[in-house]
Amino acid sequence: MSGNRTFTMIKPDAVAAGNTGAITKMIEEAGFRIVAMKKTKLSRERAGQFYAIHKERPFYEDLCNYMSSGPIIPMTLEKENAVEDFRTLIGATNPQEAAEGTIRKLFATSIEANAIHGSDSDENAEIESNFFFSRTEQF
Ligand code: IDP
Ligand code: MG
Repeated sequence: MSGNRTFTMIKPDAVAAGNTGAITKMIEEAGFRIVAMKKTKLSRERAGQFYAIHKERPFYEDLCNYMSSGPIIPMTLEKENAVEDFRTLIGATNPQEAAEGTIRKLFATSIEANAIHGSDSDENAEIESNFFFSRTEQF
């Protein structure tokens, strides 16, 4: 995968609140092309695998329970400078610290239920995309 891709998930709180369309619109209007997209639900075990990097953190158990609590929308996205530009579009992890106009500022309800995921590096973008989509599902 090139350095022009990132991976995102619309998280259970935002899907349940009916914000999938509004968030997807913001993503496309910011210049990202949707390479792959689906609606799915993580088991508790799969959520634990996805967030294994955080397993020593105090919020890990709550995070895995939350992320397996309802449907999510994983997507692979393409744009020049995708990883960095997408982190700018979503805003800080804690919505109280997120900049005006960012997806988390607009849609997150707490530091945990913060509406959306964004990969933090090109390497993790590829790993995370491949966690949800086979190569033949990425267009
Ligand atoms: P990021 O999603 O902005 O990259 P990370 O530090 O990678 O933030 O944390 C992964 C996810 O874990 C966050 O998006 C959020 O859902 C949750 N999280 C992070 N920090 C906390 C916390 O202090 N309390 C509760 N949940 C947290
Ligand atoms: Mg992160």
